[in-house]
Amino acid sequence: MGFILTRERGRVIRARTGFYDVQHGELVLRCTLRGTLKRKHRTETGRRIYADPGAVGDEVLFSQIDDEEGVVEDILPRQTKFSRQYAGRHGDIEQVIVANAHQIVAVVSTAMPPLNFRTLDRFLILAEAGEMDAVICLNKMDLVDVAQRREFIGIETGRALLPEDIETGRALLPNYEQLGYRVIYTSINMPESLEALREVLRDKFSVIVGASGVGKSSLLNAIQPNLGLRTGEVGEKTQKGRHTTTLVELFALDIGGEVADTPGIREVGLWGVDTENLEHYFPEMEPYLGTCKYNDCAHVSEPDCAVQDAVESGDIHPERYRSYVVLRMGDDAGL
Ligand SMILES: Nc1nc2c(ncn2[C@@H]2O[C@H](COP(=O)(O)OP(=O)(O)OP(=O)(O)O)[C@@H](O)[C@H]2O)c(=O)[nH]1
Ligand SMILES: [Mg+2]
Ligand SMILES: [Zn+2]
Repeated sequence: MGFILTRERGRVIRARTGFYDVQHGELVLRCTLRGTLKRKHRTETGRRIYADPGAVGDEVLFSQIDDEEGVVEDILPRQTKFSRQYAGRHGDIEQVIVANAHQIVAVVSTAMPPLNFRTLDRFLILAEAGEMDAVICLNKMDLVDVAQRREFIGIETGRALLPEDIETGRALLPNYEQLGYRVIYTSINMPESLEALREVLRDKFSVIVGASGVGKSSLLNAIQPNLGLRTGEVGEKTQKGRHTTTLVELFALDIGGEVADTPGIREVGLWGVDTENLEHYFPEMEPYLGTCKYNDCAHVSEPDCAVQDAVESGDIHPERYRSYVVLRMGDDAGL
């Protein structure tokens, strides 16, 4: 070994509580945090304020110990963050899943596992709260017939994604495109459909999120086979993924840009979101705000509520409104 790097700038590409793989050019060092830095991320009472002070995507200053190991001296300010609320031992704390990303790609599947708009809407809100753009990816377009409960004719590998497929897929979703979200329609069994995903990922730093089994890792393998990410079958009976990806990991893409693959999170707790003002995260509600009878209307059961009227008249999509009510009232709202 020639010389040892001190207080050089690097990037966290993998994080396992307490350990960080920091990349600097060709070099990747397994690092821990300097003690002073650990203390900085605790309150005066010593309570942790983050599930983990460092996150994948963090820009850090590190010092090298030897060929393999180093120490993180400082974590540089984050431009954006994708965080969720994490149930810690002493109450809820922030878990930063990825720092400094430009956008999230929120993946849902037409079937296996079935579409879940509650989870998707949580991801969209977290993207907004963390100051990232969000793109929605409806995957498993080859199963769109299953989703519609039409007779399943089997997977036709290599088939092109036709405009009528996209129409069918679009009809399965609330009006996200109208709300300004870009929606792409993909299948790992329809190679041409992946061009849209490449276009979304190219030259950006993206985080790919979504429930276990929707095909996050499979999509990344499909656009770049040398990633060789592990993928897992979805349970035939349970219709649930098996939590195959267990670690957030950052990859450079051959087409330009970087992507962080993430494990399917079971509970997407909102962090950094003021639920009292939740309506501001629903762009479709904006035109009606301030026009309800009560100034402090929660738009849930109040009389003369412009938002509820808009749901009734079909101007606000019922699935989106359901997400709003669940998040505003808490998960025990029975919806
Ligand atoms: N029919 C079909 N199956 C797909 C498609 N994409 C992925 N799959 C399958 O879905 C299953 C789950 O894929 P994964 O890539 O492991 O899913 P994941 O989202 O990474 O899941 P976790 O890592 O557990 O969060 C695998 O059996 C894939 O082969 C698709 O477009 N069509
Ligand atoms: Mg995975
Ligand atoms: Zn109202």
